[in-house]
Amino acid sequence: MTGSANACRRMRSRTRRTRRRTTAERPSKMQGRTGGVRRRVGAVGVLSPRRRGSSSALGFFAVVVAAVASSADAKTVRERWVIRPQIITSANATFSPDCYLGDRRVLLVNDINPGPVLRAEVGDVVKVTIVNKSPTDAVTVHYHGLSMKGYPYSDGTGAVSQCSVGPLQTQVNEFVAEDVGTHYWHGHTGMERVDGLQGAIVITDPHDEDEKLLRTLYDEERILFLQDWYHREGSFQRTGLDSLPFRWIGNPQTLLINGKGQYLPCLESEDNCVENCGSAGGGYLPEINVEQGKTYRLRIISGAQLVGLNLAISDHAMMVVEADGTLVRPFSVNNLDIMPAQVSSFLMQDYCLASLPIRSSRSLA
Ligand SMILES: [Cu+2]
Repeated sequence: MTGSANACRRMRSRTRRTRRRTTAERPSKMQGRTGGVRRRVGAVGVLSPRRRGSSSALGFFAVVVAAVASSADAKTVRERWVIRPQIITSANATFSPDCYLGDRRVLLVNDINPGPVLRAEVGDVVKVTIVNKSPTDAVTVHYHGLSMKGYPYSDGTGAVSQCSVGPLQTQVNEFVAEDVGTHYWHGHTGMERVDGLQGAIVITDPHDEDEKLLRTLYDEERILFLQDWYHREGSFQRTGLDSLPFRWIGNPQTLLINGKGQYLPCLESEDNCVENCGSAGGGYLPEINVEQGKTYRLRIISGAQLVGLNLAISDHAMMVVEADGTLVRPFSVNNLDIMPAQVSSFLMQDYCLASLPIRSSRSLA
């Protein structure tokens, strides 16, 4: 870790998530609605106050070329998220994340928990088509951590800035990616994210100097998506949490990493559990494949509903480089507190995750 630590010291602290943009640079709602990335970037070059003083034809030409070059990088990221309720039962074990087969309704995107990772580069137009297959539930998706300036109608705040996606309806969330870093999308209607409606967002910027410097410090990246998992649905939890007096619903039954965990009673008895829950290769232990000698950036997202988590990897320090979507001056810790909806990144080197216990993978029950 020494070489990496020295290199990390060279990193500048970035105190702002993105540089402050001029009024002319900010996309208007109309530009967003018409998908006018090229026009938006072009307008930056022509209208920016910094450019107005450029009177030479060559200067103007350079601005236009730069604008066109930037727009050439931008692309449209299209996602199709089919949201469908499923029931975990002994006859339908596929959707149990922790071996337990008690009846429990889940609400999943494309039948996976957590849902798909949304990846984009700064400047990309993101179009997420939300297909709601639930015959009873309205849904919304909130893009947590994204500023969404100019795109309130895609921010997932149902009945505030947009309509929810009604039962059996389809809606397209459209926005331009602006905020570099690790972020988090989640259902924003009722307690739907507790039922699996959530996932990671990763926005990169190949032209960002800090990101480029950080990128020299690691070889690959992995995502650790953390969840507290309850054997009762979000609607049940809400009944308790909304009650007067407040009714605590108790601790989660299992903690999940990347949608997997082991409910401890299932390791001792197979009653109401998947067979061979504890077997190697049984599919219920989260596995993160790494190569020894490589340095990894681990992007941590807490999709926990109610509990603060503490993440540690035995006998290994973690070099924190990002907190809540903002790069920070690197610092080393032995464990990391992470609260619901917080995100972070740290670098790991010279380790083998597969053979080391990650403490938050233990079941609480
Ligand atoms: Cu949020």
